[in-house]
Formats: sequence, structure tokens, C-alpha cells
Amino acid sequence: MAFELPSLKYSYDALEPHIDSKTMEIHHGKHHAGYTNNLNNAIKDSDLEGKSIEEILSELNLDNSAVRNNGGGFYNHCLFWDILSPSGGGEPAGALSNAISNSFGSYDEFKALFSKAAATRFGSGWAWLCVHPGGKLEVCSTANQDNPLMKGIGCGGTPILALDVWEHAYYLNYQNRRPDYIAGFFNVVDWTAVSALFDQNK
Ligand code: MN3
Repeated sequence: MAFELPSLKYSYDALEPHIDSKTMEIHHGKHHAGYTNNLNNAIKDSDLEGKSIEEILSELNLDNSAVRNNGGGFYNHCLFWDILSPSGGGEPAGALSNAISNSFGSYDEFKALFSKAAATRFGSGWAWLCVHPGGKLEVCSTANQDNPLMKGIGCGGTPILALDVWEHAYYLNYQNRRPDYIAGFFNVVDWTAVSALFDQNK
């Protein structure tokens, strides 16, 4: 069974003005579709075919650049679309809110740390909020399409919040103003979805 580009739970223009429609159309319909096709080609007729994307990434030999780049690209964007919503924004509640306070001091301190990780990632990459067994949270960033499921990447746990800081994610609307894109992102974060991921993986 080949991997398939997931359909979005909202329309391309639903995240305006924070993420513009044209960017969403190209990002999902071209970039994510490309990673998906290239991943399927890279694993075809290999022993990776038939495994889940989580299995593939957690067992990955980092020298396998085709699967590293395209498997990462497939997984990272699936998570990214899942944690966005036109009715997002605000702050997390319940167990996730408590875990953020325990791990970072407060929501504002978490937001500053995550925003800094996203802003200071040089070149292309991602910022992450990850949960470790027991509920401890970690903020980190990775280059290119790497992610915390990959061993030896300097970033661990299960990702529950993802922010794409490749220029293709924001350049049409924000040009070089990555910090403005990061601020806009927080207006469309679906904390209900992030909380569900936290509960499933803590
Ligand atoms: Mn992207």
C-alpha cells in the first residue's frame, strides 16, 4: 500500500490571513504531493514497503537520503496540516496546559522558546514540541525534513506540534519576515488536536 497525500480538513483559504490560500495550494498540492510520490518511489520493492511511516522514520539509516528527505517531508506535513485549524488560536487547556507549565514555567515561556527555535533555525527546517513518556515536553528544531522520530537527530520524543519554516511555507505572504509568520501561526494552532496527540503519546 502506497502512502497517499492526505486531504485537508479545511479549504486552502480557511487559514487566511495568517497562512494565505496560494501558499496552502502550492504547499499541499505540489510540495507535499511531491514528497509523497518520491517517498513511494524510494521504498518501492524494498523491505520498507508496507511499514508505517513512524516505523520507517524511527528505524531509518540517516545515510538513506531519499527516504530521510521524502519520508520526513511526508510525515512532517501530515502533522503540520493536522494541528492547524481556522478556529484555532488561544491557549491549550487541561493536561497539556499543566504539562507546558511543568516543563517550561508558563505558556508564555513555552511560546517564546518555540518561537525562538523557529526563528533561529538557519535555512530550511522545522520547529517542534515533543512529548516524552511520562509527559515531559521538549522544544527543539531540525534541519531540512528531519524530525524527532529519527534517531540521532539531536531532538527526541514524539512530535505533537510542528511548524514548517522553509521559505515555501511563508514567502509569498511574508517574504523575509519569518517572525511575523511564526506569530501568525499561533493564531491557527488547533490546541484540541495537539492535546489529543499529547494524551495519546504521553
Ligand atoms: Mn513545507
